[in-house]
Amino acid sequence: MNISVTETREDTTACILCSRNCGLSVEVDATGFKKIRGDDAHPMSQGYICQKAARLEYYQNNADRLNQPLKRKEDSTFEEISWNQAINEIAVKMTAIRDTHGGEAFATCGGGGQGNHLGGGYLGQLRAAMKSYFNYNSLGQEKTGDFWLNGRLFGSQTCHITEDVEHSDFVIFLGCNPFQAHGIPNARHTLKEISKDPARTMVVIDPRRTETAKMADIHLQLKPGTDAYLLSAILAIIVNEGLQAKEFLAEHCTGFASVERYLKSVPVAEFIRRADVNPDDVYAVARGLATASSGCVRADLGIQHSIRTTLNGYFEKLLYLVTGQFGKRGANNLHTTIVPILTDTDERNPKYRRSVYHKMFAVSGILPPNILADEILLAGEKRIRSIFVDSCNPINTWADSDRMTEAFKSLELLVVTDVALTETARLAHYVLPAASQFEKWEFTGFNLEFPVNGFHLRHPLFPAYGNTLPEPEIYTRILEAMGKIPKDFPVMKAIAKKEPKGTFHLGFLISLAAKLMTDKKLQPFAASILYRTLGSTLPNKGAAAAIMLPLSIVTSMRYHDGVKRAGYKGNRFTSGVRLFRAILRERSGLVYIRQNYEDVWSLVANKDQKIHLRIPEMLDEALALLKEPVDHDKPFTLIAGERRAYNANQIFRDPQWRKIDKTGAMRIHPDDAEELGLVAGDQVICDSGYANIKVDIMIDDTMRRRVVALPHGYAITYDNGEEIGPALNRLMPLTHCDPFSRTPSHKYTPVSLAKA
Ligand SMILES: Nc1nc2c(c(=O)[nH]1)N[C@H]1C(S)=C(S)[C@@H](COP(=O)(O)OP(=O)(O)OC[C@H]3O[C@@H](n4cnc5c(=O)[nH]c(N)nc54)[C@H](O)[C@@H]3O)O[C@H]1N2
Ligand SMILES: Nc1nc2c(c(=O)[nH]1)N[C@H]1C(S)=C(S)[C@@H](COP(=O)(O)OP(=O)(O)OC[C@H]3O[C@@H](n4cnc5c(=O)[nH]c(N)nc54)[C@H](O)[C@@H]3O)O[C@H]1N2
Ligand code: SF4
Ligand SMILES: [Mo]
Repeated sequence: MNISVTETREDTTACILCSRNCGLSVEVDATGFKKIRGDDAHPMSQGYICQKAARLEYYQNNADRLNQPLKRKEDSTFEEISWNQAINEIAVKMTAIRDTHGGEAFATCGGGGQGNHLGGGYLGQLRAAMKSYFNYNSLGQEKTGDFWLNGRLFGSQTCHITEDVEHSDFVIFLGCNPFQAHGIPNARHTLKEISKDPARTMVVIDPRRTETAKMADIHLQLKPGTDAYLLSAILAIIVNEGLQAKEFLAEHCTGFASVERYLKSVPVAEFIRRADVNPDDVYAVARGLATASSGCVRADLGIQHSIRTTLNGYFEKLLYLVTGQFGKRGANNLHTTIVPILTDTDERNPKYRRSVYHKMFAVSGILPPNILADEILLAGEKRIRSIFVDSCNPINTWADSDRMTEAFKSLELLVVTDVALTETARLAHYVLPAASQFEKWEFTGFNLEFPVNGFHLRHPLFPAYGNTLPEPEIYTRILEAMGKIPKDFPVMKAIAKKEPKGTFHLGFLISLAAKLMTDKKLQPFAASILYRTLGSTLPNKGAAAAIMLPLSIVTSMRYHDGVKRAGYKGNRFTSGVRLFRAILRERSGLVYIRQNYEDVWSLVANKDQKIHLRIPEMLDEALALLKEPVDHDKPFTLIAGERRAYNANQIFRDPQWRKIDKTGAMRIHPDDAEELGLVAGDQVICDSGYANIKVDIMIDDTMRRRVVALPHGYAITYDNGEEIGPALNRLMPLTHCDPFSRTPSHKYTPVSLAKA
């Protein structure tokens, strides 16, 4: 069929700008998006979207889109090369690096953004081909402290917590601003519902009077970086008043006595003073959470990009565990997964390799970006020499851009797969152009709901742009060129093609299992083998979706009752295959599991199915809080990276996408502005002592005195123009991070300000 350029059609897809991945109902023509609305048929978002989704055309079509593989020349300019040349040269270089220096010489960075996790599984195979264990990604600069705590508390770093905000009577938003950043279902609707219901309480703990805080019943506008004191005080009030959930703790937890010993030693009034908030409000929050029929805590970067991030996370989790606000409607809960984006790599198990220079452990399989430059520059013979970057722009988004640039420039082989020529891609030896997320089969692994959880396999809306390829094809070709997998699997392919529907792919799966058993070296490359075999038989060029067959079967095996309740009939195997077929068929996503709140206990990985509250490392760090605090000596604390109406990580490069806030201005309290002689429209030099940047200001009384805020997601050089907006990640060295998890302390950046 010939589609003329002007002909439009209706279709469905999902937004790719944040972890919610709201369903979209779109009008498109052959060139791009014409209209974007929420998709009422999407089972999770049910028609909800925010203002950012309407601008997705700026992602799909822009001047930085890549359309041909690029190779860097001696003079640092790029030449266009063919896919064959790119794949073959890369394969030869990778093999040489591995054979000379071993697996430690290779690492991957990224592997998926907010909406694209399909390619990451294929990228991971390159680590296996290189014998490498080193996987760095952006979760390692925000969430790994949280994952580590889950490992200790629940028994596996794959256990992940969600919060049933929609059904909760008492919600604490701790260091998060869902009005702008979302992260909870249909955020603005949900916030409005809580806010207008007098029987429900909303608490916000944030140094800024955010859009969310303005809707709250109680706003604890604490001093930045003091969460550990404030949360200790709240927990101490609870135990001092005997409000802990005694039955819940006895029945479901171990180790409470150790926690209680610390909490009994907390000087409540002194800690509240350090956080600089109203004591009456703190007591109200403690009593409110402990006595609410249902309560939950939603936390994000406000505690995870601050100081003491892992300890903050421990106290955050103790809030709902000590009060028994867990494992029921309206509380915090564990959830199931269908796409396993996290693994369990408990650092006490010697089988998981540490980094060479820092001897740093991975959490959930992820190493922290803050150590990467040292692992490249300081690890001598055992250094990282070759990196693959995918769906990530570390030069802009990871800490210390200058040091990262120096490190990346020293690599023997840097390959970047992206849709756009990013700041990181400009340093690469090879740039591989990916089809956009609307030009290929894609999905997200951010399926974080309980007890009903959903999944959405997205189909391509547009033909692939220029000479781009989807990641599964790119990485499978590299594995083939490295000789890791054969170019063809004629037997398996024939079986897949001929198999009648009624056998539920059993013949194919048996042939796959037989192949992997007889040729064990192929096992790490199962994704690409499925892609080339079963994948070649799937309709609409859906080869990349073949991976969902084993994942659906595993899901059904693990949670059979819940999968059956979601409508996939049959035994553990056939219901899994039925789920797979539904995933391929449904264009607006589906519900894959319906559980009951009581099922949460089956998701606890500890053998005794209890929650182990005592974490010695954290209790030691907690005791250190009792000492007199030392603050930084700069006049201002900069919150370096705020979510606003028009930032979305670095997914949009064209500055035109931003309706407002084009330059990413700094919020500053009117009294601070006056003291510095600043008026609206002025610029300031923001100096951390390590580096400085010049930024616009915006006078704003939602700030605390002596606290300023800048948005993240800027410093982009679009279409070879000038860099626009704050280059936040120039400001601090890599050592400015949590000593335990090594996540950066962006939200606690000490600076001085002077009129420019
Ligand atoms: N519009 C938009 N939405 C996004 C994104 C985006 O770029 N733009 N990015 C997505 C991503 S990747 C993520 S991780 C999430 C992050 O989502 P959030 O964490 O909700 O977003 P932030 O605005 O970075 O930080 C939340 C709040 O932390 C507060 N804060 C700062 N310092 C402290 C402190 O010391 N203590 C406490 N308690 N709070 C503090 C800030 O004032 C801010 O309001 O957002 C996602 N959603
Ligand atoms: N100072 C400071 N720094 C921060 C933050 C902060 O608050 N303050 N926030 C941090 C947080 S929480 C996060 S999550 C990170 C996010 O930072 P990154 O992990 O770097 O992710 P994105 O900015 O989303 O960039 C994604 C890249 O993927 C590319 N891309 C889009 N679609 C595709 C595709 O289909 N295939 C491929 N191969 N590439 C694609 C985009 O062009 C872009 O270059 O930033 C972090 N950096
Ligand atoms: S940015 Fe997030 S909340 Fe907004 S439409 Fe996209 S996925 Fe939904
Ligand atoms: Mo993030």
